[in-house]
Amino acid sequence: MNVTQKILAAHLVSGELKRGTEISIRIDQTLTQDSTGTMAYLQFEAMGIPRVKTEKSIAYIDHNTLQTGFENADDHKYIATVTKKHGVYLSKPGNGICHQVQLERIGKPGKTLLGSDSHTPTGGALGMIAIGAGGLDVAVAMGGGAYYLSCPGVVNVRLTGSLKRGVAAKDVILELLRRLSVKGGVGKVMEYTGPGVATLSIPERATITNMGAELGATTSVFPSDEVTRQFLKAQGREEDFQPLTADADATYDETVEIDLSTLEPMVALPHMPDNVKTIKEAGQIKVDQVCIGSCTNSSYQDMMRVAAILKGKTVHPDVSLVIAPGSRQVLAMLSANGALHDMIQAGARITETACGFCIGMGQSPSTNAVSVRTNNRNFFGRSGTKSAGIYLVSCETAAMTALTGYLADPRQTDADLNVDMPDLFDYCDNLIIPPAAAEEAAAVEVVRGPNIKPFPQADALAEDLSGDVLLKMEDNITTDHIMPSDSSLLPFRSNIPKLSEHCLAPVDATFPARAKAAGGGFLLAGQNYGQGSSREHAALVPLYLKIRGVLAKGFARIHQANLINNGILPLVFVNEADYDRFDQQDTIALPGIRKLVESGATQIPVENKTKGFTAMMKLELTERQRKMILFGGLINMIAAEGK
Ligand code: MIC
Ligand code: SF4
Repeated sequence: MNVTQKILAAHLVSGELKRGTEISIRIDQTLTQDSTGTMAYLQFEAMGIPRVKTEKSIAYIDHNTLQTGFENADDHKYIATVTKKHGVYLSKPGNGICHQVQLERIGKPGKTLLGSDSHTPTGGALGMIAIGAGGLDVAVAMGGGAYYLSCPGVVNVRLTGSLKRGVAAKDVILELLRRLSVKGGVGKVMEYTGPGVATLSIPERATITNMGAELGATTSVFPSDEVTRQFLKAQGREEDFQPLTADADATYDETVEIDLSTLEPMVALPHMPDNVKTIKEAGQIKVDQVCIGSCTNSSYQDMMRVAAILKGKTVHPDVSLVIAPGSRQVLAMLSANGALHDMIQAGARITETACGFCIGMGQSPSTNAVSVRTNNRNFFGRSGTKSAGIYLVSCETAAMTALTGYLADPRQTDADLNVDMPDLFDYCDNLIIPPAAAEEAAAVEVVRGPNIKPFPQADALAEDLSGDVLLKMEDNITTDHIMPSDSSLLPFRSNIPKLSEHCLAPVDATFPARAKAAGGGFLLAGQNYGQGSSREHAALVPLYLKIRGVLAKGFARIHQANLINNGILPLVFVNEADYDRFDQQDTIALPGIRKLVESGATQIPVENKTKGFTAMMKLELTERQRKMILFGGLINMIAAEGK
């Protein structure tokens, strides 16, 4: 067996490890962060389970840390109290970005992790099966329920050679994105093997598994080896180590070969992470802003390389350099060894250890700016400035660029980039607050601020459905299009009515008002609809706007699950050419839809009343999903059936 199969087999609750069939797995650890967490805990409360049943569940506060009004602070207080009551650990704001802290302090080889954040697969660097999901799926897992997924294919990403000086782990994953695209990993686990693996540190592996999310992969995983043992030992938790490698005769569904020695520094150009070129091919690009940090690139090793490049130099006068170390552990170590001083003296603006610029919480660039960043997504508008272009690079490239004012090749630096992993990290868990003991939990009062509104719930599926196509969209629409998030909107993650005023506005600013006026309807989309974030809000808000179904050429995994969990029909064109025959404002009807779903039909006729034709759509649901759609979502199904 390969590593993926070993972990899945050890956690299998139902099904068989046959690609494309439904399986369910037991979840050992869960994580939430604050922007998806408020909803997840509201849903957990609605399930009426007193205490979480996982080995360890933890809530991070790292996204909405720009407290420009009472809303974020109220959400923090709600999360702090609801977790205390129900047996969940709390990582306080200032402790760091969820994926970085999870890697340092919580993750364990061989375990499963489900997180309400699409970059949860970062944990795969430690040899875990770590999966991103919607908040509701995480709430169910906290309650001890299994996590259901389509059994993924396993891709053997065989690494040989070793990275040359100035070439980084980020360039490995950018190369994979260049080759495979943002759809290349759909339905697959990327499993890393080969002699090149041993040359990569845990944070380097984490950069690669983190951005496997941008490939659309279910998750990514490295073996657990001597490098893993050393890392855990340096974090004071060698007892968490367990070796885990693929058997010598393990088989895979596909193989991709990468010779690390042949890679060059790369960049993803606006506005997609797979729009990748080498730095050389990208040519001379004048830069306004450089941001270093995020869950992709903010480890101690990353930051030390940045400090080495910046030491004794000054940031280019036209560039604003922002650095956000990924965790308090990293920041504390940089401050103790003088590297922070080197960054500050070079002119860096040091910001909180949080998601920050990556999710548009501050540091929005100027009009038409070129912003070079080390995070994982450069989707349109995500930085908070629609006219800006975001370029994704490694830490080394970003630091060199900050000095020269142009997109620069880090191999030109005279700095020593050899940063050894420390023998002992400066770890300290005093910002991780344990929950109340079971016998004291009843006395804990959950505090809810006025910004926390109830979440919408779907009705049982109607006998017939009809309505207008309210919006026609292209391929690769992201959740940042569907439910934009920046410093003005993130404070409203627990206020669906307020968020609904901005739904799909980056595609068409008139959409929210039109959807409300029409009293609901349908959406029409191209390939890979809903890629990106795990935010369930991209389904909850359309549900609130009474969107009954989405007709698309294809869906991204987490978003499709979120739609079904909320009773919205994900319909896929049998014949892709039919997409062109539908237009915005066409009236469509799905007569007898309830009976069809009940009968297990996998093809649904959709009548275009305006144009007078019928198109066939695929509705490929598992038995459980079929029930969910009939009940009007997972919460209704749980209420009716208790599971
Ligand atoms: C992101 O990177 O887009 C986020 C913000 O972390 C999201 C979660 C969210 O929308 O709250 C994600 O990746 O799932
Ligand atoms: Fe936070 Fe950005 Fe990572 Fe999402 S991708 S978890 S916003 S740092």
